[in-house]
Amino acid sequence: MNKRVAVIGAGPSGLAQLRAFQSAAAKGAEIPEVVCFEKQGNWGGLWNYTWRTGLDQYGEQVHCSMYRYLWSNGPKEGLEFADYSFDEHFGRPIASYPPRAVLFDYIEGRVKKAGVRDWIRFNTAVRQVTFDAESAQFTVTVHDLVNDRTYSELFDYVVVASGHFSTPNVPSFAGFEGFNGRVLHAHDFRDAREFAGKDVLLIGTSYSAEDIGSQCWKYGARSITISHRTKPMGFNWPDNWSEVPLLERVDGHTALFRDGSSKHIDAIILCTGYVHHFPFLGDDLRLKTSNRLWPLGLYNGVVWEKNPQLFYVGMQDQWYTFNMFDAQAWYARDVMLGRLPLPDLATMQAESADWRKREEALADDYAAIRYQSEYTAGLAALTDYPPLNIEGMNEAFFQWKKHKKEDIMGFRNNSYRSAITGTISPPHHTPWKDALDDSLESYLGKP
Ligand code: FAD
Ligand code: NA7
Repeated sequence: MNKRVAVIGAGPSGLAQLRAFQSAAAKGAEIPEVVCFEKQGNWGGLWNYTWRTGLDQYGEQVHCSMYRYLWSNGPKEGLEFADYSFDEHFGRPIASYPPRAVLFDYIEGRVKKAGVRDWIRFNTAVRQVTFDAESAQFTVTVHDLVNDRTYSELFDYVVVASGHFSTPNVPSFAGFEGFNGRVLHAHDFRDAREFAGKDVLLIGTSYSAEDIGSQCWKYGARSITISHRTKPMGFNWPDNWSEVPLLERVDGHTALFRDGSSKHIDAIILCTGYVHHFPFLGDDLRLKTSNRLWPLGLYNGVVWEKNPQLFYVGMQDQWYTFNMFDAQAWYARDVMLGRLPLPDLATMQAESADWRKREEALADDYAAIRYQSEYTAGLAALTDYPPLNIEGMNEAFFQWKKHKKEDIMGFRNNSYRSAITGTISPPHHTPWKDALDDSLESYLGKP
């Protein structure tokens, strides 16, 4: 087989694609040449932490949206790889909400074992992807950042795995120009200690607001105020927290809200989400969507319907993450290998429209978790990805939702059963709120 596949990005989604091809080759299949372009100097995507914000040393937008002291925001039992368990990687059971460095180690463990690092060209940013209908090939133009050299190569397939939680959605509010404190987006938040002793205002009510607020609280912020556009999160917050309607304007150090209330504020963190951003793709190839469970245009959530030589992995809003990316990558691989024929355009679009209709009818988070689990398990079952015990994983998510409701600052102290190995996680040696050191050594070591 002399076909070539370009994979854009070596985060969890791109690495899933490399592992999918490598596992087929290990079983004796003939696979195409796979080249992964990664603009950062290492793999891991968002999990590859950097202190940098803004632009990096090459003038590229810093990809990282993660921060120090980030611990998994859901149980690890919901994201476990079916072909590489936590028990296998760490050699023993570990607790259920690992910090970033521990999850990075786990992600890296599988691809180190697979031996695919040589397939990746690091420090190489994809600048442009175009398709020539006559030759049925893509031209991928990239920038080798270290040698400051731009070059192009031809590929038969392209997999976009560049992530969608990196380019911030940044609204503005009246008075920001004159605010006497710091305004930043969650994408640029790095160290909660910066906000110790401060009155912090967060705008938004999703994961970033909840978790960055919790970090700031844990590391000594004086007060946390969360401002909502739609509705409050409604958790049982600590005493120095409040939830208020949307910010109307800022005057000096005072924030004024839609209900007429006001508060002294030292820093404002916009936890207002991210936009899907693919500056290297023209209109004919570019996915345009908000952050949702069923973006339109992707057959089975993966194949670009208008040009089935193009694939997107990991573009959905995410309850399921690593194992969903795996299911998608194994599926994309099998389409490329000719193992899974695709229906015609009208049939693909009709199936996608049906999934979208079902997404729009989802009653609550529990239904949304079931919906994404059904999608993930269904896709995985089309391939030789090891069977996913999706009911077991859903159970971990449902427990997690319950534990958050019971104790938002204590939910990470709970343990769950692995749906892959059946192991029940041991409790962590220190309650989350008292564990200030988020290093791998501290987490895996003794208190
Ligand atoms: P990414 O991790 O974003 O990786 C994309 C890769 O593509 C990056 O390495 C990037 O450098 C590269 N790239 C982008 N553009 C180019 C280009 N033009 N050329 C070359 N390379 C390029 N998920 C969980 O399961 N648990 C959590 O606790 C969790 N916490 C999160 C916390 C935060 C703050 C955020 C933002 C996300 C969190 N997530 C979490 C979700 C996260 O999206 C996934 O875990 C995962 O990182 C997605 O993988 P990905 O490969 O699709 O994208
Ligand atoms: P999300 O989950 O996309 O949520 C974005 C939040 O921002 C959501 O609460 C929105 O409120 C709010 N938002 C967006 N625009 C505005 C404006 N203009 N004004 C006020 N509020 C706004 O992003 P997150 O960063 O929290 O999470 C992304 C990932 O990072 C997630 O998968 C985690 O794993 C970590 P709305 O509800 O629409 O009113």
